[in-house]
Amino acid sequence: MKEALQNIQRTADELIAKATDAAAVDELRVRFLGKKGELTAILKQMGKLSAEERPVIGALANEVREAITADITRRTKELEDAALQARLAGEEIDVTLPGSMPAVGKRHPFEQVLNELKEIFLGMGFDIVAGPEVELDHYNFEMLNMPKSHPARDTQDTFYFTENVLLRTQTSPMQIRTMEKQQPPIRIICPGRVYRSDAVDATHSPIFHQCEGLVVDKGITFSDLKGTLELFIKKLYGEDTRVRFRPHHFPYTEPSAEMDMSCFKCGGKGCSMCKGEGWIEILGCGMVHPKVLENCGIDPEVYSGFAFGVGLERIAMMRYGIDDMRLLYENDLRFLNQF
Ligand code: 2NM
Repeated sequence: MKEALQNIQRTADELIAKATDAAAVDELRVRFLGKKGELTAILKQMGKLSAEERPVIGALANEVREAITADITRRTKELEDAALQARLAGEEIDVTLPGSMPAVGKRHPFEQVLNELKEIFLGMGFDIVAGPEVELDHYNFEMLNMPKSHPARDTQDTFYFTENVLLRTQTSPMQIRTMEKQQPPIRIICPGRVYRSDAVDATHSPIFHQCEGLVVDKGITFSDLKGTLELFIKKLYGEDTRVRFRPHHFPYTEPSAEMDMSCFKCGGKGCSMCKGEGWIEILGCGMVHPKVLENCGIDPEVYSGFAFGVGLERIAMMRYGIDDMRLLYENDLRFLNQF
């Protein structure tokens, strides 16, 4: 019996050491220590022993039980530790690896120019106003001194929904709406989308952007117009830029002018950019026509004002040396990432 017990211990020792998972260890516990296990089977035969042998074998049986129990506990712990280590190794993070940078977007070149322009005029005390792109004929033409017979109203140039509703061809209707609501002093710019029935090419698009400006107050003169617009262009293109004014005609201003700036590329000597002229046409402007002020309920005997309009696509294209307007609308990242 003593030998049988020692055998059990030895076998149990060996098998437990070889067990590779918790289930295998548990099977061995049942096999050796369970109710129908090998150790129990031996203990059941204790009755056959003599009175002297019984306590000796009994003590040995207890030692064997304790030894096997200790083996099982130790092996279980070993396996748990190994499993944990394996899991940790699998989840290891190398904090020294370089991070993956998320792609950071940036402003469209057009938006960059618009923001600069807004900053310049905000700095001169102007407010920025926005309004509807679907307008009434009344605001887009009638109030701007362009009666029904005016050639700018031709359906070849303007998108009409009905006889009286259209897509605005400039942002001046918003200046009219402002003058109607508010007595001077007025200092505003109206940037926004405008529409003309043009075919698409390198310098035309049926949808484009304009920024118009308006100043109305007592004693506003053409000098204020010149000073303001010269400062604007110098801030946008640099202090060395010179400007000149040429007489022009708009129905809503009198007198009217076009402003040129010295070529930003050659500085005025003449090059391919300015077609040898040294000057580049940049915006239209003038003193607000007394009739327009009157239409809006502003007394032209008391107040005067100047207004101007500038195409934003042209500014952006010259600013960044872009030779085809279509590139601004195509959203091709190879193009946009250059700015
Ligand atoms: C231009 C050129 C000249 C202009 C005039 C007005 C208003 F509402 F005051 F009459 N707004 N914008 C104006 C004047 C626009 O664009 C080339």
